[in-house]
Amino acid sequence: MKNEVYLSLGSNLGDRLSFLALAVSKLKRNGLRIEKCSNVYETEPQILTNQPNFLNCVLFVKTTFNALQLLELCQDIERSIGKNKIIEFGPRNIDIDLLIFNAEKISTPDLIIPHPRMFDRNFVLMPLKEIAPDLVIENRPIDQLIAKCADQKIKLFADKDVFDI
Ligand code: PH2
Ligand code: MG
Ligand code: MG
Repeated sequence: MKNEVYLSLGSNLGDRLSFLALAVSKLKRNGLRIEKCSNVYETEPQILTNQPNFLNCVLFVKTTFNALQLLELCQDIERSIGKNKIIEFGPRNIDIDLLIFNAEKISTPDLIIPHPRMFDRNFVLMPLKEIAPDLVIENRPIDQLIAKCADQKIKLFADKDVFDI
């Protein structure tokens, strides 16, 4: 399990917490080793603000999949849960995004790593800091990234124990 990856999970339609839990269990069932999971936060929608609040959390996983294989798995799981995203940045019952893949910089038409929008998102950075307080991304410590990120309200919604890891 040589690859170390941070994933972001989000849901803002239907039974949001169950969709997050289902995504976690499907990632596990497909061979990912889930090393750490943040608590679950309720967060105000970003970019498209006229949509329901999200639940968000971040996972640290280990895997033998390479980045594109992992992307494919995440998209398969999104489809299997019934991702009903119609509009880009709009409501969906599950979203699984790759944030960081080892210390790699990846730029393909399908995948950019580190996730280009993660630095503007407290709903990513704050749960990330919870599970990786010493993380440094491209020479920038997580605390510095959070200090620069425009304030966005996020509030604790559920303990990570809701996931059966
Ligand atoms: N995802 C989006 C757009 N906006 N806002 C919050 N709070 N959480 C999300 O996961 C989110 C969002 C598109 O992926
Ligand atoms: Mg997303
Ligand atoms: Mg996505």
